[in-house]
Amino acid sequence: MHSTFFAQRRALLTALAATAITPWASAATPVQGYKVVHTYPHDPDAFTQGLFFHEGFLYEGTGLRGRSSIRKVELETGKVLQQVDLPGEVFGEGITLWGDRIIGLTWQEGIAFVLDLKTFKLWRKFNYAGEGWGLTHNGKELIMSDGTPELRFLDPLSFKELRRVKVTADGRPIDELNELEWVDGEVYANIWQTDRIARINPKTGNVTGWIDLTGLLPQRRSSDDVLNGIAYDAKTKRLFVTGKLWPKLFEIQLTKAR
Ligand code: DDQ
Ligand code: CA
Repeated sequence: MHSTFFAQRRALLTALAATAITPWASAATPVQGYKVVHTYPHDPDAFTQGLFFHEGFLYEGTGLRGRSSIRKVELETGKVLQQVDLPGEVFGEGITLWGDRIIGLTWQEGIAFVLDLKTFKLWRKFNYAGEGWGLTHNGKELIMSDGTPELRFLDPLSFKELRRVKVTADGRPIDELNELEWVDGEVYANIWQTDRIARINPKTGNVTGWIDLTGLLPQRRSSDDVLNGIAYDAKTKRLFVTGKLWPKLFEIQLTKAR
């Protein structure tokens, strides 16, 4: 009784605070909801920082120093089939696939790891300036977020920065773009510490729509276990989402904008 009351009150206060400070509150950008199509188990100890789908399997990058890893995961069971641990001093972030290489960023270390998709053996490393948050690709370039409103486009072979685009919604810059996914010509980005995904036009940086995932995982163990992790199976058009330390991973369908 008592705890329900506090949980409800906390939810209400959170909702009120969100209305007061979030940039989308009074915005014209359309907001979509979601429908859960499937629920799958997810390792509740995985601090999910990167996620993609490839040929029937999920690949997941996890964070926290000393607990960072890159894994191959069975969708249906959440079972980790293959795993490599990153060096203890790094904090793993976004991952993506380029050819038969997995590329993984780190948060504040400025190091990216390039692994062989099959063996998970380290192929090489490269460095970049600033922080590393999300990573995806558009078939031509890697696309990276770093906590600022800018998305960087990198050459997938030399890892040189080619250009940047500033992400805005209703004319205002949107930062904290976390895990990324290329979905049918758009960039989807989790906004850190929110239940929102931005749909970004990669040419202009304009947020063309928000996906509101409120209610997807109502019970959280702490404020760190936020929505993070978008994977898309382009062949079957399935969209998967999960979060840091979430016990579940969801296949969702988007509903019409309201
Ligand atoms: N980032 O995902 C926003 C890029 C980094 C988040 C790092 C959060 C660290 C929190 C540590 C909490 C320990 C459970
Ligand atoms: Ca992703």
